[in-house]
Amino acid sequence: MQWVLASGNKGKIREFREIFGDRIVGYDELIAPFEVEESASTFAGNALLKARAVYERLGENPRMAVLADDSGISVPALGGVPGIYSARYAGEGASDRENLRKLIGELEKRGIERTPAYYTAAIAIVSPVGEYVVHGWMHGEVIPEARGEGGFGYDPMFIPEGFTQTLGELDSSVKQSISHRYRAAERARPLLDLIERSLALHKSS
Ligand code: ITT
Repeated sequence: MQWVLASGNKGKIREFREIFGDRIVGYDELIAPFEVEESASTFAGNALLKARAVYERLGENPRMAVLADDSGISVPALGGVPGIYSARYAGEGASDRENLRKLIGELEKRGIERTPAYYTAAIAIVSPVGEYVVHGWMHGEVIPEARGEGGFGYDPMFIPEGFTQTLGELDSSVKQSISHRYRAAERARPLLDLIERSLALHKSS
């Protein structure tokens, strides 16, 4: 069975491949990439919008499930921003660097040197036997500076709970064992196995 990932974010695609291996196929290897309007008010809603849009474009295929990830970082001291708007915090089409700079600027403006923050990932799965959404979280703190080059997005300013370095400085294997995406993916894994078994049964009946 093919597990198609409905994402254009290179950092996410790399992390999904590290978690699930070569079973992950980027949707843009199968069809021309297109924009999905992320108009829902939750991570789960936006993940489902992305997975459904790609599933429909691909045409129903009994050997395929589409996965999508909607994720972001929330800073309670700033009222929970950027949350679901993490990819467009510095404006529509903003780069990871611009979004990171904007969040650093918001902390600096308020003289915040360190404050709790958490990442959320919702993974939606759309398959011939149903739709599912699972979540994962990673807690820690953000600082008003970028340290290290690892990870992507807000990682250079995020220090996970139990560590002293940012995700930009820590080895990628650390993020891969504690991240919001990894935790959501661990919850998605049994569902994917179940879908695979259901489709195999369906085929043989
Ligand atoms: P797709 O929708 O094509 O998957 P996207 O980048 O638009 O790509 P989202 O709408 O889910 O994805 O936005 C997620 C943003 O949240 C992302 O651009 C990062 O800025 C941030 N983010 C999510 N997970 C992250 C992580 O593990 N490390 C750093 N930043 C992360």
